Amino acid sequence: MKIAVLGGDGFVGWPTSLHLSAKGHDVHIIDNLSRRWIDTELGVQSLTPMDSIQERTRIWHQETGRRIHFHLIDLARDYEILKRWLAEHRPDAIVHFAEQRAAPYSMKSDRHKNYTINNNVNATHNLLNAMVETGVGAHLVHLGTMGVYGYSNIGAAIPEGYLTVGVETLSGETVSQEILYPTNPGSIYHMTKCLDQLLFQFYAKNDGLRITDLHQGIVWGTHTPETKLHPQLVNRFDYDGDYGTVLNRFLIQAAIGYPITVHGTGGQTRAFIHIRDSVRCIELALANPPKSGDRVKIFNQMTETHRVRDLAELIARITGADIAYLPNPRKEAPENDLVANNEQFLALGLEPTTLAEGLLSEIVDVAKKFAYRVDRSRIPSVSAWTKDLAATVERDPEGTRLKKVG
Ligand code: USQ
Repeated sequence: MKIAVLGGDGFVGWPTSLHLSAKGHDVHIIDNLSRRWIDTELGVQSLTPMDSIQERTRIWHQETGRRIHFHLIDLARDYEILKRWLAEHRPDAIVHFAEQRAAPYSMKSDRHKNYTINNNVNATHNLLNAMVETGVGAHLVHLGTMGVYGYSNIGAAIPEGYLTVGVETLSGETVSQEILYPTNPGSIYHMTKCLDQLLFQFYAKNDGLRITDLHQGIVWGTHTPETKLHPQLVNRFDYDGDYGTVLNRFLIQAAIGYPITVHGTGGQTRAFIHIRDSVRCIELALANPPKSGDRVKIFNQMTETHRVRDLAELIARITGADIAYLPNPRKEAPENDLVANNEQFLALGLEPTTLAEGLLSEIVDVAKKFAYRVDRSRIPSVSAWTKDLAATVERDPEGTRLKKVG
């Protein structure tokens, strides 16, 4: 298939592009390289040294003989260019990762809230609009988030996207209706993925677009078989307080002797997936498209759930690291359970990579190898969800006073 990977220079986009290319697909990355600009804005860099996208694709060709093409397009702004690109290249499938994906970054300031909304919602809408306008009947696979559901548990498993509810009619009968599971976003970033859901629902219904939405959990790990082929194919690895995600952050902190930064009591339960399962899920979703006229196909792309403090304790046990329980900069439930269904991917043959498989130490090894690149002052998460919370988070577990960013 000819596949456009939008956001193919990012943390999940890059290993996905390599994986799809390795499987013989003709891969075209479309990216505005915004993630690299955000690194510059924040004054941080990936733990792993990353080459330019052109250099990465050159090495891929050198190592495998396969070509990945790169096109510099900003989906949120360059609507006419996107439309021309689609009309000319007519991909069979489009994988859409091209959104600002960090909750703390989206909550940093009013400017960051505006940026995240404008960028993410416009990118998705421009894409859908251009697909209809050009008549490109590609299967669209979008990377959404488990965070669209919120994380609360009422004692029932979160279904894959849809909920059947009983509604009482005027005559007193109960009729059954299928609705999108009610959204309950915990950040501006998560809210953009909720808005995306509605855009997808409309375009699938109105224009018959074939759309799959993947509600992904927190990704951990860094390597996939393809990124390991050459040092210059290495994936990016974020450890900073805005883009670093919880499990990868904890592992890096343990590797460099920084107290593990648990927010609050660490009673938050979240869904997780290893990066190599993430790319495999995208391949499975691409191989199983909905038909035109079908409702949006929604998968929960996660393999296990864990409580934050259990992860911290596990890593402390393995590595001997200290744990710091810090004021939580986020407005979120201090304790929650989480049960979610993921039967569809399992039925399609996904074999989950779990925490038990010894891959935690692989990440600690990566972290130790590149420890010299870590700026310890960028580890604390100082982006606060409200003005009141902002007053409580200006410190890190090493006792250094931190200047708030943004
Ligand atoms: N947390 C800590 N200490 C830290 C970092 C995080 O205790 O040093 C806590 C947070 O307060 C939160 C939980 O760990 O309760 C998860 O935080 P996270 O930064 O790992 O994940 P999140 O902000 O939810 O976002 C990440 C990705 C996002 C994706 C989402 C999936 O950045 O793109 O959509 O995970 S999900 O969490 O299922 O919504």
